[in-house]
Amino acid sequence: MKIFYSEAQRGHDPAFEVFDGGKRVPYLESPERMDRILKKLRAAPWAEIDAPRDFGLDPIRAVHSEMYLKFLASAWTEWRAAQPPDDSAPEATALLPATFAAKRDQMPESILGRAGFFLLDLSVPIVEGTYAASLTSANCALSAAEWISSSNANHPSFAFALCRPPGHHAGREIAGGYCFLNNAAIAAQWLTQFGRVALLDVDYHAGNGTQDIFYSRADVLTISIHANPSFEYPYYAGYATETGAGEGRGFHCNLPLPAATDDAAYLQTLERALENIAAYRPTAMVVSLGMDIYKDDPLGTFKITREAIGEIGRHIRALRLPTAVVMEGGYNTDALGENVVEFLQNFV
Ligand code: OKP
Ligand code: ZN
Repeated sequence: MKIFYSEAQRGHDPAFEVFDGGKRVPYLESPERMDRILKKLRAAPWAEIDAPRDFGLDPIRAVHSEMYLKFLASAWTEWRAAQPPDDSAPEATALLPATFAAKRDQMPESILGRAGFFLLDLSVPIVEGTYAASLTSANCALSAAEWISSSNANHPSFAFALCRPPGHHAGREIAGGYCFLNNAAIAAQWLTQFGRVALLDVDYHAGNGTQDIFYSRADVLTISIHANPSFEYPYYAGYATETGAGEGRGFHCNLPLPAATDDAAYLQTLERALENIAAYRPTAMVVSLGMDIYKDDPLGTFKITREAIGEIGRHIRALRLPTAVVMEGGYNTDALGENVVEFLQNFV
């Protein structure tokens, strides 16, 4: 199986994030996550690991606003110019605002004001390498999309984009939940040139960014299975009542689940999602793969075993669709590599 990743993704490596209660903790979405996955993939005889190719900005502009991309491109240099580095606390130099835009109709000039406009929460500190790493991560997803695009339902092909930063919380012009560019959405958008696309999000958290991007569209069916946002991040989207708008009505589906969801309940819900996708008859599929559904994930509450992760992969594979699997979350670094392999080996 073709796998895309680049060392350049390592450049996004903030020293901290801010947890609930204002607790400053080491950044959970770390380069080590990628290392752990790579280590297990390199030991797999079927894994063909390659660098992504550079698709330029156009396929990214098809998903994110120009204003937002300009902000991401210059945020770090603007912040450094506005705020001389504090040598007593060097880690404090990451750009992370303390004020967020509840109302988004005024664009301030100040870099902190714009950061509050374009960032949703305290998990997206911007450092020097953030933009370049995010672009490379998006290129991994695009490379996986390109790889599967020459195949069809008779002989579907598969590819894995080892993305980090992840993407499914990034909306058209907002970063959040460790995500800056919506890699899976960028891949799905690119694939629409060949026909309808289904995007299935199995990360523990609701794919609110993906929901935002495709909400009014019928040419990309988006389905997300996740912890009910009534008790879990991202709190303000991912509810079952949100089913799309305008032309997109009926083409978004949220399947929220309670805390402590087990294998049987999860797999039952997955069947519903897969029936929905099969009925849509897409030409290709993108999977947002979050391994934070795993029973021992520090951010998740689900009880999904490694065996069930394999089962999830088998069921998705059974759709016989060209599929680009895009990495999202998963924070139990000890288990992450094996869980990803358990899922992916069904596609070999
Ligand atoms: C990103 B992905 C801890 C706060 C954590 C951010 C969660 C981002 C998840 N209580 N907030 O979907 O795996
Ligand atoms: Zn997640």
